[in-house]
Amino acid sequence: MSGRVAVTERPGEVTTDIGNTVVYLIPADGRTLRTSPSRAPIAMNGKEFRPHVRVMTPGSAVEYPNQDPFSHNIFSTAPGAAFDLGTYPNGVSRAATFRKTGAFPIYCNIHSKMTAYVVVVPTPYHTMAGNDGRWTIAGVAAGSYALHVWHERAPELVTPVAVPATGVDGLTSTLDARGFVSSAHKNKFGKEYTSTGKDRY
Ligand SMILES: [Cu+2]
Repeated sequence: MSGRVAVTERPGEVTTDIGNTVVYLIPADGRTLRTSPSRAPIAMNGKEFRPHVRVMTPGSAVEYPNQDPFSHNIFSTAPGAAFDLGTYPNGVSRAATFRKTGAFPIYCNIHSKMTAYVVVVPTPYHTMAGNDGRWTIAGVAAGSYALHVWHERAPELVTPVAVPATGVDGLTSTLDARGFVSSAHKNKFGKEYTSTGKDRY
């Protein structure tokens, strides 16, 4: 099945991050689909997490290779997914496993602007939109589902969708980011980041 997502922005604003959208299907009858854990990287490169968003299934691990010539300290304080990989330099990679479902923000304790999201979904039917907003999920069994569309700047969309044996295409979903307010997060100690001090780069 396939579709396309768009984002309604405030007047004058242009969507540049549609490729960070996660799309997934949950059976409408409440049954649990079998998933298998995976392992994938989110690199630290140029003081950014790349990719910015990853979708995974429970039990999956994300590795965080440091490709910058200085150290990072990756952590999350999200309930159900808290971890702290400590400070480590270029060439080192450490991993953290996600057991629970949810959308978990990942931060660096040194660089306050570094943000990533790991979206853990209980279904093998998941994907991310391309930079044109288009998405495809292959091999979906016929049935009734809830189509979830997640983006960090918009409330999650949940839409019922019936998938016939022949599949379904051309689904359109429009996220509403007009209410999004960017807010600063706390460091791993629950304190404000300092603009000087450790951030020497
Ligand atoms: Cu950092």
